[in-house]
Amino acid sequence: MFRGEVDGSGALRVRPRPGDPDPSALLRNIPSAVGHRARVLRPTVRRGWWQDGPGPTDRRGRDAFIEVGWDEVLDRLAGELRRVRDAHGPQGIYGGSYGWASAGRFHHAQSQLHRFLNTAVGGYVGSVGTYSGAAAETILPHVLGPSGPVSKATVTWEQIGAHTDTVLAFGGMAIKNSAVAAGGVSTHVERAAMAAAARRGTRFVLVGPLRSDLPPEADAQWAVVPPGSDTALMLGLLHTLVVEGLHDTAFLERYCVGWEALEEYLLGKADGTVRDAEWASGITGVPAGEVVALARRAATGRTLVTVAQSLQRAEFGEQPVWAGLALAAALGQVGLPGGGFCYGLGSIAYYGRRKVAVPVSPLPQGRNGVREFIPVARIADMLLHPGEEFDHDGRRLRYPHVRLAYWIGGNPFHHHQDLGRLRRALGRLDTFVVHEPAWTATAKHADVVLPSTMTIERDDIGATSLDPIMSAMHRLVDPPGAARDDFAIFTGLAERLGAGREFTEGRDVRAWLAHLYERTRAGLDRQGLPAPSFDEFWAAGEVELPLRADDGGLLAAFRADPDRTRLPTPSGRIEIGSATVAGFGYPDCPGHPAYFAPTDAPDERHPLWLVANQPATRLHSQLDYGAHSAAAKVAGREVVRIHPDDAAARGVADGEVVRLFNDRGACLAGARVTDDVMPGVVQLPTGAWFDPADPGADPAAQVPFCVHGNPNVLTRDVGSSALAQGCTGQHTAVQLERWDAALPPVTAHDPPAVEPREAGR
Ligand SMILES: Nc1nc2c(c(=O)[nH]1)N[C@H]1C(S)=C(S)[C@@H](COP(=O)(O)OP(=O)(O)OC[C@H]3O[C@@H](n4cnc5c(=O)[nH]c(N)nc54)[C@H](O)[C@@H]3O)O[C@H]1N2
Ligand SMILES: Nc1nc2c(c(=O)[nH]1)N[C@H]1C(S)=C(S)[C@@H](COP(=O)(O)OP(=O)(O)OC[C@H]3O[C@@H](n4cnc5c(=O)[nH]c(N)nc54)[C@H](O)[C@@H]3O)O[C@H]1N2
Ligand SMILES: [Mo]
Repeated sequence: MFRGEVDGSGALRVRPRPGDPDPSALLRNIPSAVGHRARVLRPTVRRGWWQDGPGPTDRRGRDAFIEVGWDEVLDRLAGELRRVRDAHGPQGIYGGSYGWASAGRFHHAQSQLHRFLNTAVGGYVGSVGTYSGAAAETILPHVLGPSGPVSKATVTWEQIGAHTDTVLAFGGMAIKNSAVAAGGVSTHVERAAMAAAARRGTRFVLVGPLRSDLPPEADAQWAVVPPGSDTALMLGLLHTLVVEGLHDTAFLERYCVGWEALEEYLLGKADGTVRDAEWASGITGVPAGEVVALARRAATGRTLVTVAQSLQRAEFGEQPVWAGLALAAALGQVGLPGGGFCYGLGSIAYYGRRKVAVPVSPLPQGRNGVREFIPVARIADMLLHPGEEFDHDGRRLRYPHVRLAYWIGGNPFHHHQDLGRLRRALGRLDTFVVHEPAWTATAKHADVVLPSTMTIERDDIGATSLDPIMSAMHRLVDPPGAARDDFAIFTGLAERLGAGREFTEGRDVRAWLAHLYERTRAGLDRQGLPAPSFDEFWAAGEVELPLRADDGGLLAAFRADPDRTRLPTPSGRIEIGSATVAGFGYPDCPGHPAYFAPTDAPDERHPLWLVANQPATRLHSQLDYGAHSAAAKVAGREVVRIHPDDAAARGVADGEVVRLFNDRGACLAGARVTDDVMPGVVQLPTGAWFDPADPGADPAAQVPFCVHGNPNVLTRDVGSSALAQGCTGQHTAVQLERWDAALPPVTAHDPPAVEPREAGR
């Protein structure tokens, strides 16, 4: 959350929200949006689509563009939506449109798109789960409870500050990550909370490959482990607890089911492999004595096990989440203040906070007439393999045959893996429509690009159920060029499809904001709290919402009496072994937590782990052209961090440009040599816009080479397991070498060339 105003010279000035103790540096990217060349200014179409009509093609991403008028493009697009619906049903349209979009609740891009497709077209093929956390979102409901309401909201920072002796932070809680939350963050509390806890005596243990995953204020002990190995460490800790009799058998009996299956696995009863501290040491590199000491420490006093989202955005990503829960259960502290298990704490600024006690309304999306869906990260599989079967969460499903994809508020060339494969998959579509404020690679691969506004150019409401401030997001500057709000674009299309009234319900933007606000106002009123009218709220700029008591919620009630308060799992208990999951029969996700060695792992040709994590200098790919993001780059490229030993072995010095590569692709990056990253691991965050060295080449005949540093040319496009089919973009294996050739220019933030309309081909 921020304040902004336009100064005398016409520049946008952005200030942190007053009172925020640790404002986010990402705010520095925002003023760059005003007048930047990367903005989309006018409706733009691919010449081949406009002239020759829809159909599969290898021209996406390399054809010429022409600019067209709003009326003609909306007429043409409404006609194409009608054609696809009449010929193939709404099942022919993919509207999953994954992505973050902007902070406001009304102009929330996916909600607008879904509402439009539901009210004006009859529905769309949707997606389930997120790139953020699909593996956890799918396993947790079987074993603890849904990740949003139950598994992430188990502790607060206040509880940790008051009660916790040890935090075992798998993947850490990097301060950069709690810079953001969808809907806005009024107060960045994490750094101060960790500092206060550490001062009182909380011991933070960072488990992971990167020192910077906990701030210096946490004064952490660093257990250095390579990517994909956490489950082995958790099992080694569990084994130690068992053989030393430190596990809480009373808790396991009363509150859990399925412990026996895990205990047999730990002891190697079925397969002869004993998962003890030695075994864990062999996989993780943590000395066996340290594993034993850590287990003993965890069994003394109040211990919290946190699992960052990153661990599960990986092959077998379900396992570290489930094993982390099993570890916390064996310690017997689930449901105690500041103890037990918390998935995602520190991964984003939602968690560790008390919930808002009044409703916050999203935009109603209407009813989707289509039942087919895909697990969100299986988009390229769907396009390349229509009609084929796949597994998901105990069901056998079939990929629908989609002809038109409609993307708004997301950037698949940011979020998806194996971008060479994604380019080929997008070639299968008849039509690819994108609304974008900026010329991302996704926009450059579209047939129809409609310029949309961003938050600073329109009125909206910022709110989440985990932040006490609801903010009136006033329009600060005018939209650039001919850009329109997504709502206005869909209103124009819905009218052409004869559903204008159904889509808008007769409300303009202001009326919608007042309508959405009303539920919150009524909630305040019901509690006898000051309940400003919409106009009062709008003029004041924000309203403070009441918070629920910090009483431990469902898990505390479950602990108090598990027969009265059951968990929303099949047994009503914590499922350390799950009959349901076992019954699915998936070799890569059995009936209890288990360690599997990653298959996309370093080998002789690609000896380094790549950690492709969240960027510290922006939100994903958004405002990559902004001042803060640009200032951190090296020679205009994204920064890869590498250990001094690995750099020396390759003759790479700090500040030099390097090439990362594997069989799927290659990219350039600027090297930072630092012992903040463990040997054998390099870290290149996501978010530098895909910038192919040869944009004119046929995507099918090309291994992509991104000159700007997008790690998703390297990552592998396979699901976490048959259970969740979640995104596995966090890890892959690469080789790295110094780049001695001439530096190709970075053109990612340039708009594409637009041809004069008349020129034929
Ligand atoms: N390798 C690897 N890949 C990853 C991850 C990883 O760890 N490693 N992490 C994954 C995760 S957790 C996530 S959440 C995804 C994020 O992936 P995305 O959410 O797709 O990334 P963003 O850059 O936030 O994309 C949002 C897009 O919406 C546009 N936009 C903003 N506001 C509006 C609006 O009002 N209207 C319209 N029409 N457009 C708007 C922005 O310009 C931007 O292009 O990436 C995933 N990809
Ligand atoms: N500044 C900023 N903050 C963000 C975002 C952003 O784009 N920018 N995106 C937000 C979003 S959408 C999400 S979903 C969250 C994601 O939250 P996370 O997924 O938790 O964030 P990451 O930065 O990808 O990963 C955190 C750390 O985990 C470590 N790690 C990676 N793999 C492993 C492993 O196998 N084992 C262990 N022990 N550690 C590992 C890495 O060193 C990495 O720095 O972040 C949110 N916060
Ligand atoms: Mo995410």
